Amino acid sequence: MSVNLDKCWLNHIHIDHSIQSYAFSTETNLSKTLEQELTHFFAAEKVQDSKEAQLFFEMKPLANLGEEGFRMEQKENQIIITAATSKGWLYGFYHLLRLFSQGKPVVELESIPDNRFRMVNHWDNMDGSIERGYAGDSIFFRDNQFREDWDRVREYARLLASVSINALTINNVNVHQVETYLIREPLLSQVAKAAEIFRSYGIKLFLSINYAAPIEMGELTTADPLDETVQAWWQQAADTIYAKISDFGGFVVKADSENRPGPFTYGRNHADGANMLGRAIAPYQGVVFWRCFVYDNHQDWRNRTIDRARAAYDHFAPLDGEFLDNVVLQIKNGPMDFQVREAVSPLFGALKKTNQILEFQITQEYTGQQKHIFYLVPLWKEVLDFDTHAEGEGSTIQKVLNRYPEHPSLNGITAVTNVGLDNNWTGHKLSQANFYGFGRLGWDASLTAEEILEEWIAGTFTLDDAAKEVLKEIMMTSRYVYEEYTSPLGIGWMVEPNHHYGPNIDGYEYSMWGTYHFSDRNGLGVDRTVATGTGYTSQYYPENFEKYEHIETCPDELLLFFHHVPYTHVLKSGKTVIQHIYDTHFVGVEAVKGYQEKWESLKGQLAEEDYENVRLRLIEQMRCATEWRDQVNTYYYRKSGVVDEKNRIIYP
Ligand code: GCW
Repeated sequence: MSVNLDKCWLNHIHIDHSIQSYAFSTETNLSKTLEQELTHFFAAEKVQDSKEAQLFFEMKPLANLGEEGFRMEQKENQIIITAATSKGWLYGFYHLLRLFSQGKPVVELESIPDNRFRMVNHWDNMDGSIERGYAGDSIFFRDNQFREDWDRVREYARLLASVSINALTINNVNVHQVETYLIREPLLSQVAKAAEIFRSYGIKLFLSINYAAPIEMGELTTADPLDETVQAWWQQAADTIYAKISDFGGFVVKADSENRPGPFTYGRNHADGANMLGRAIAPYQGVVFWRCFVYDNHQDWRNRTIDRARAAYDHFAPLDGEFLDNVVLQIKNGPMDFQVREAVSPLFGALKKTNQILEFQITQEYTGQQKHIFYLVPLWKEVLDFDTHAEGEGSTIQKVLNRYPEHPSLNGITAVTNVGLDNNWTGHKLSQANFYGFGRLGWDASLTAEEILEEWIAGTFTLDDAAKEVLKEIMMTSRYVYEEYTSPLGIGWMVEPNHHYGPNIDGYEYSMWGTYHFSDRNGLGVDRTVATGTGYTSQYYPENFEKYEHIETCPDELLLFFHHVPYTHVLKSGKTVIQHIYDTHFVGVEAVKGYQEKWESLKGQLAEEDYENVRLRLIEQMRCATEWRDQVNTYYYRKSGVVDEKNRIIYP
């Protein structure tokens, strides 16, 4: 491979002492990609001269394995990977590498994915910039062209496949600039080239489209989904794409959202819009991912009855059952927007007759922008394990995804990816764990955040046991620490508008975006109750409704998401809200100081480049956390006039 990339979990394999050597049989017809992987693997110094153990691939259509699953076993010195397709083999082989890197023996197992779609979305713009990207420019585009660094694209495909991702979009959901549309020549041929590379790793390529493309391209005067000329236009567009890319995945659409065009302009609803596109690609087995991130972003801050959190449910729940079988609703994990802490979207469980895919954000937009350490997997686990009560107790989001609708089910999870041209892919070395973890969760939702972290650490670094523990502790606590020094108790926001980094407590308070905390001299928080607020709580099933509706039962960490309370309100922890705000901000900054010391203790066990990468970012994390602490504490001292019980420095 010609690209010189950072070592990551694919390139760093320790061989377990009990399995000394490998050979493989080519009796079966191995796909080219797998052959390349094996060549790569066997070229590694450690296994060159060995002839003892053998690796076999068997192709059998075992019913329970489906198209992507694999079976693995070891019989004496033979390791056998069985699958129905070469894609299953590939996943099996990557699993074997994971076992090796952890020094684990091969035990008999069968593995099938929990989700049909395991997808990433790029927010890459055609000029090469990435919306909310923190790891350099796009690996795909530059100056409104493809970069044509196909080796890099291939390495990326490999990275994705190694964690079982099977679909992606390569361009931003905000599709601007008609001359750079990918759905037609001259760029479509390049899309086909990318699709070919991804195909060889079992990954389907999708494109984000502009809903008003027929107008933007100057070919029609309307984008009304019920208009026959519009339907014919999209049919033609689909025919053109599929003539070039016969297994093209389909479209991802952001419509009627944040000033993007959509069916509302014509008095139509989202089912009309999505189904029109679905119909055009159905003959080719194409799929439309239609995003539910739809809300009024021209809200009047004076009007406290409008609640952005309500929007996705209000728009989409009434349309359940009206979408075609090849349309999938794409729902963000929370009702607001990827905050460090927010409630779980009540749309999960409400939709019973509609395909749905859960959208996470791997790129750390609101979570430290790959300058702060933030291991996201614990947050994602919380979402997947959230009990919706849609069908009684135990109706977790993962179960809901697997359960509805019964026929057909194009369920899955997707996420905004965090990679760019930086040499280590993710800018912050430790952010690789989020990319890795997303893929692993998509395949096996029962893995714990800690198990995933252990896998990633073993595949990425060579550390002694004590050092592993230090790193694990830093990463496993990172979400809480970030939460402590930023905005309190589930209220979110308070960030600098536009770029979303660093504190600006009132930055969004009098804006049109619907993201308020309503702090005054008496208290803070958003009243989303039925009794006295926006009624958002009614969107949950009764068990969750009851829990969130009442202050007594609402969990502390989401208190200000659901309720407006006085500063003197006593939390379940026994502290007042104001003292909680002060304390967590001091504690959070101290924890970051602790991270710096801990990280320094790892020097010598890490490659200098990795050590420095994180050390430098920790300096910035410390600076930024201190700024957050001092601004938030000062702000609330000034608003409330309540002094800190511990008499620490709060600027008057
Ligand atoms: O949170 C917002 C981001 C936008 C993004 C939007 C979305 C791509 O700040 O940058 O646009 O979400 O999800 O569509």
